[in-house]
Amino acid sequence: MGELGLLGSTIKGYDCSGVSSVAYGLIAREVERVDSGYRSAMSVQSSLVMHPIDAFGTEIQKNKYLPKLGEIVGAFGLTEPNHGSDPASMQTSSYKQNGVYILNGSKTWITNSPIADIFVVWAKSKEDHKIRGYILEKGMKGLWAPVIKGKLSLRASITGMIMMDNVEVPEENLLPNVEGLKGPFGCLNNARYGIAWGVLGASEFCLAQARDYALNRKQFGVPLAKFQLIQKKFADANTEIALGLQACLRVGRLKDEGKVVPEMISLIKRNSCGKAIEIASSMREILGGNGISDEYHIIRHEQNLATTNTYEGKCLKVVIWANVCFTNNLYIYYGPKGTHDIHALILGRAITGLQAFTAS
Ligand code: TGC
Ligand code: FAD
Repeated sequence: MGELGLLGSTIKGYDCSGVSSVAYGLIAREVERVDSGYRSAMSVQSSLVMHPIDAFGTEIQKNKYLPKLGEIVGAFGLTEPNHGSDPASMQTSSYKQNGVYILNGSKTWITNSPIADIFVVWAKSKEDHKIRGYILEKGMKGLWAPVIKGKLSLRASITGMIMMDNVEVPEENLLPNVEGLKGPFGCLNNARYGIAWGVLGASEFCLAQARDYALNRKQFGVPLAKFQLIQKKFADANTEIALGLQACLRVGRLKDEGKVVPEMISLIKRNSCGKAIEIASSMREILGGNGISDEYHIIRHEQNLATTNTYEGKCLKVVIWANVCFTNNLYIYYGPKGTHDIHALILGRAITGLQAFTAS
């Protein structure tokens, strides 16, 4: 991917490709057509490691890391064992001592961490309680990244933890140009945008595979594709993919024009992921027993899409968009659970003005 210029592809300069956001979306769509795990690796490297260095780093950090990140691997540490949906409560801490930052804590469910050369880690300052980003390097004393085993989804992507025990991080490894949650959330905007496109690529694969199967498999003396109920499944899938891609394209163009707001990205991320998992499931049914065989790959995509629905969980305060776009269909939503529900709560907060995250 590095050799092809797919990593950090929207960044201008520093040996990066400098393509448009729409092009980045199209790349994500094609890569995820193969496997969501591949797109995950690309998203994390591009949006969650290279982007924060480009957006919040010093010129020295940019020159040092960005060109190399076409070859070395990065990871992004926000989620913790006790704080996933609620990163504001993170426990990972930092304090300054003798000109270095001392980091303590643990991050979990971190894409690429066991193979990462560098780690963008978000930690809360013990001095002013503000969240800041730090670049950690493999080999730093007190830093290790064990693998999480037993994943039955996104198996092509390695996932692990980041453990920090009094890790000494040089002052020059602080990302100086951002503080607060808008730092990590700003990165998530870009990753979520890529996911919104990517999962539709996986859906397109499932549709193409099921269509091919239905044209060749005969039951009751005719191809499955001749049955009206099968055709309805294709029509529904094709419709959702086409509409979803149009929404991604529109948001991508707005992003390129500098007119995007995070709420738009949240909206397409939530929509694409929810629809993609439904499409994969209905396409798998067309293959009958073969649907669960790895030979036909749809079950692999379906399992992967469960994760894409879970990670990057957030949507935002969709104030105007919610009123315009979602008022009618929010109440009939019956899609998958997981952090998709967090998105629904954020939409609900925007529509009603009442937050339902906490009991109080
Ligand atoms: P809230 O009060 O809403 O916001 C706190 C501060 O952040 C600012 N902000 C944003 N800034 C830029 N872009 C955005 N999208 C932003 N969203 C919020 C906001 O303006 C505010 O700034 P300031 O200056 O006023 O302090 O924060 P909250 O704590 O109330 O939010 C609640 C909730 C649930 C919505 C949020 O915590 C949330 O999003 N939870 C989900 C966490 C999540 O998505 N984690 C993802 C981890 S990374 C990952 O999964 C990578 S997988 C990658 C792969 O393999 O592909
Ligand atoms: P929890 O926050 O414990 O949530 C569990 C369930 O409760 C969810 O269904 C959630 O929707 C629901 N819930 C939570 N709060 C509420 C509420 N207020 N009201 C109603 N329901 C609620 N993180 C990173 O930082 N970096 C990465 O690279 C990364 N990669 C990942 C890769 C994989 C394969 C996976 C699975 C996860 C990855 N994550 C990463 C973590 C991911 O972002 C979190 O799993 C996600 O944010 C949810 O957090 P959690 O797992 O702790 O679930």
